[in-house]
Amino acid sequence: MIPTITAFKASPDRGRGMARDFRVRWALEEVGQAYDVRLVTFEEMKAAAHLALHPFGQIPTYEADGLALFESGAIVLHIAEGRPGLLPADADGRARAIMWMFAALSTVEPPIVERSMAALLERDQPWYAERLPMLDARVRQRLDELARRLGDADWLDGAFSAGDLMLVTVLRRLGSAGLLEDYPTLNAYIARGEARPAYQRAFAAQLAVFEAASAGG
Ligand code: GTB
Repeated sequence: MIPTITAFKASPDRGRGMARDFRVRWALEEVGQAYDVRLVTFEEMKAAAHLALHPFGQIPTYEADGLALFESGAIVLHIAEGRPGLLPADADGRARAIMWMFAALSTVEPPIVERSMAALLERDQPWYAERLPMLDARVRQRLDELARRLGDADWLDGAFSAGDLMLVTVLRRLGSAGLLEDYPTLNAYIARGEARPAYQRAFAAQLAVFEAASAGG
């Protein structure tokens, strides 16, 4: 059965692949799994039918063969576990790739999201200018640590894995914040991820949604 995922009908990121359905699309493309997308409005996300799938009324969700999942990390892990391509065959390598997925989501993503939410919601507040250096410092700490660990390697732990997929999508959230400029190896790491054919296909698919919505008014 072809899985169905949910994504924004009108993504606020204007087709930049920043919303969390993108990592799911990318994972599906990496393993060569065809998928359908159900586009939802903000109103539909908060309606009973979607809340039955996702208790927090968010995207993405994943449905296939009677299984319904929410949380992008759990969805990517499920996709990676069921098909070759995103997790190493050996048990230890597999455990380390999953460790990097968790690291991306629970150690790297929070300070990045906190900074982007402040930039979005608090920019006009009197405390914003004072708070921003602290938010930047928290992100930079993680970038320093990641750059140190990655060194000159192409990927986090040998071949490209679901850990890299997750970390690249998390780092991309820094977007135009300017913080990545001081980290050439991390920039190159993100660029390697973005150059993957599966990434390109996933990006084009989500961009097409934005373009269709824009064309429709
Ligand atoms: N922990 C969950 C997961 O990983 O799946 C978080 C899911 C989540 O935050 N979903 C967001 C959502 O549904 C979309 S991705 N929000 C609607 C709501 O909560 O009501 C977050 C997101 C949105 C927009 C941009 N952007 O415009 O750049 C980037 C990221």
